[in-house]
Amino acid sequence: FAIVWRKWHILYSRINPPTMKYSIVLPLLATTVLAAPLEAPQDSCKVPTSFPTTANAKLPNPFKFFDGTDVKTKADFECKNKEVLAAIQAQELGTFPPKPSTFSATYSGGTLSFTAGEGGKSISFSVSIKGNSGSSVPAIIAYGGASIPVPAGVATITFNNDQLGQQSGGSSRGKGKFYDLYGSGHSAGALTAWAWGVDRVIDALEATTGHNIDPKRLGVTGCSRNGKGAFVAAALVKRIALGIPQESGSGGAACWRISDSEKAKGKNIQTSSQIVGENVWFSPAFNAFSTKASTLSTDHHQLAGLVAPRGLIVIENEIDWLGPVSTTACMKAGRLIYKALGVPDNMGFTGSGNHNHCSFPSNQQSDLTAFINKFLLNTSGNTANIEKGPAADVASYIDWTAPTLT
Ligand code: MCU
Repeated sequence: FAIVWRKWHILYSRINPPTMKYSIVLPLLATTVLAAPLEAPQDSCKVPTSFPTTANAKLPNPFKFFDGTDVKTKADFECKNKEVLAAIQAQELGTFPPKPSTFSATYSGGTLSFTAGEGGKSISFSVSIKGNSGSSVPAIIAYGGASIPVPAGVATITFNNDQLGQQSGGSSRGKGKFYDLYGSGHSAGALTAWAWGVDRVIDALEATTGHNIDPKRLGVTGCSRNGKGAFVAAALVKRIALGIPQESGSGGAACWRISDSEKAKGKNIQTSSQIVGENVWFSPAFNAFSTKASTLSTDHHQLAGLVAPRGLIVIENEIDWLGPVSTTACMKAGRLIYKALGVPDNMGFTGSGNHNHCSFPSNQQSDLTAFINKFLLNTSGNTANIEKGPAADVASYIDWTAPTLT
């Protein structure tokens, strides 16, 4: 701009008398300055609005854009994540709305509340906070209360996700505070509605004082159906430092395609065709894919990829319905994404053996502790190479190799 300005100035001085100069140049300059931000690319990623639906029984390549070009750099991968985010919202999750136009929050005596308004409607929602004495305390947002042990020094934010989006079968569609605000016909499934609530809880933490919580050191957890929710929240809400989905199974740590392959082998495993009839976790848009998951543009290894490079510890259990081979192979593929980004130890998965659903066995404790230490308590935690689950050959589900992203 400086060069253009100088050249123009010299040229203009030659052809015009000095008195006329500024009356013409200044409006021109003002137009240029005002127009510049509009002309400059707001975002260098090209995010498509339609997505490939060619059947592919293998897990989609996380290192190729939908137009076939390679993802070679970390910056490319950020763009890839934007197209994954667009596709997964369009096909599975529904639209994840941004911060609403009006928002206010309060904190008092262990209760954090917010009021959010859009289009003349508004809702209020509260969470309770415990274990937050001290200063700059990390916290875990726990869907329906934590079913993992939360260590001393980490606060628990109890998040009543069902209030935002109900989840008691098909009749819950469009019910809950999220839908009171955005309308019962909103495309978001319950998992997305809850993630929106997590995003607002963080807005509320940022907007208030007295709670002692450090909003930059937040984890999110939930078990089973709420584990699916915790995984999706970690993927959609970039301010989450550590995702801790527990026994999320299908719709969370499992890949739809691998679950279908396991089902075909005779396993009693939850698949997309079953899940859409059971509950309203996903967008109605997912119904169209439920019996042909192989046509989805993405799969759930890329849900882990959306969390990357942030912390992610996936806790599973060898219960057939959760799909232990599917979750293990899917999360192995997810770890390939972390490896490609040069941060393999920011993700792990643990879950060998079978135990009561959502009870937390002692053999997973050291893995959980390592991740909480590293990502929430800022102390040392050895999170290297945590891949615990049944035998599952990820190579048979992928036809790509992971590059080293520069
Ligand atoms: C693992 O999460 C779910 C599962 O997807 C459902 O099919 C089953 O009905 O409930 C599980 C659950 O949330 O258990 C508490």
